[in-house]
Amino acid sequence: MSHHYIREVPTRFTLAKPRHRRSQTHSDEAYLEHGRACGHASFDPAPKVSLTNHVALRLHLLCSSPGRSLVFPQQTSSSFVELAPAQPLSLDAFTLCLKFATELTGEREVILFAYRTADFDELNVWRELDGRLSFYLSGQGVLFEVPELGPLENHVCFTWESLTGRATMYVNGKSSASKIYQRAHKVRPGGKVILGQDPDVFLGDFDAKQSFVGEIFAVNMWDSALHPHAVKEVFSGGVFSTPNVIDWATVTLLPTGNVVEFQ
Ligand SMILES: [Ca+2]
Repeated sequence: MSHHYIREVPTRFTLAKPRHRRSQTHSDEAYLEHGRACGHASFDPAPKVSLTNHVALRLHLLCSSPGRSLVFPQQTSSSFVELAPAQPLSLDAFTLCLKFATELTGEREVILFAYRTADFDELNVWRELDGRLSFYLSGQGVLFEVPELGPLENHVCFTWESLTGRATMYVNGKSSASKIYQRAHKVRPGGKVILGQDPDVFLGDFDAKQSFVGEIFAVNMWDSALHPHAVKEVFSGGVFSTPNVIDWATVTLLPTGNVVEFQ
């Protein structure tokens, strides 16, 4: 867990009131944990020079393979990647971010993220036929107009909270107008998170014409609706806080079929 100390270091702006001071001991522990986690063969367990949090953060970014990505090279009804979240998706709020690039054009649904339990699409994210972005929580979805995204990388985030129903989309750090959606709803645990396909039954019944083709990465999820400033920070490459549901840096990926993982 010391690893998390590193990722909580604010890098691009200063918090008015630091939540707590991190002692040098924490810093060193984090460094040690970092080395173990990265499997550095030549890792020195007793660094002579105390590391600042800044240095530790840089090390972490190197270790966490910021280039980690998944390439789905062709349209299929069989290739997908299952993600193993850090905690069950029992959620009354979330922030879900991901980056993707695809050359799919025209009227083509594209699944960007799917979390399904036995009977429900608990949380599915789409690029719709008409190019809008959307997510669905067990029923009708909430759709957002976006400028045409084009084939190059885009960073997309969605935030939602049950209490108010506030649903907001962000594309490349810019937010939509918030909408009110599924107030008092709850995302239920017990399902599977997958990338690449839309399951119409539990982990099956895929439709090639809804599949993802292209590259997808930086899939991160928090169990709260992050403040807009925090989402902008995530977009700009800073590390606001550890994604505690899905952390792309560490999440286990279980690929099936024709999908290639890069580190
Ligand atoms: Ca489907």
